[in-house]
Amino acid sequence: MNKAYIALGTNIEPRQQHLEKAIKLLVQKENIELISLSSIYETAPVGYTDQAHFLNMVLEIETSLYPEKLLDVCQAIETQLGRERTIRFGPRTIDLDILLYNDENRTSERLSLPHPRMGERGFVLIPLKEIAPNLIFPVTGKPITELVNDLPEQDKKDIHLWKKAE
Ligand code: A4P
Ligand code: MG
Repeated sequence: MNKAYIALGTNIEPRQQHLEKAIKLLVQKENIELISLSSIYETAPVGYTDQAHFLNMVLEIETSLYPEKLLDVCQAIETQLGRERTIRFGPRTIDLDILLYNDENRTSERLSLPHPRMGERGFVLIPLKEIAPNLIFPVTGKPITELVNDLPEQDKKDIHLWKKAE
């Protein structure tokens, strides 16, 4: 079985409902099993900053789907939840990114693994650390805890625990 980590992000209300619906649709697939989920964090927008705050979280799954097929599933859920692509990095009902898939380290036109910007993003690393602190980031060989320690203080202060995982 393959292990993957999926990042969820939303900044259009109802944000929590978008997260819940996306998780439900994902785990309904018979070839995806939810192993654990992080708390939900409220985070200041990164990249394109003139937009509402996000809710972000990370899921750990096991799946028999190969990466491109898993991406198809993620994109179908984005579409089902009314995702419209207008501004790159802009507002979204839901974004599902594959952060890691086993320890694959490769880039194709459709899919980069690990997700190309995850290594420096607090809104991804902080929820990921909660569920997989000792996981090794395949690009640098460093554990996730260390990547979080290396984040600038300025970035960390824009990330707040919003709803603790049960
Ligand atoms: N793609 C390549 N690799 C992957 C992967 N590992 N997982 C391709 C998912 N998709 C991957 O994504 C664009 C293309 O990336 C896809 O067609 C896929 O083939 P998209 O979801 O259509 O567009 P996007 O979300 O605008 O781009 P992307 O790359 O997902 O954006 P980011 O880098 O995730 O940034 N600030 C806060 N606080 N919280 C956020 O969640 N998110 C973004 C989006 C910006 N700022 C944010 C947040
Ligand atoms: Mg995306």
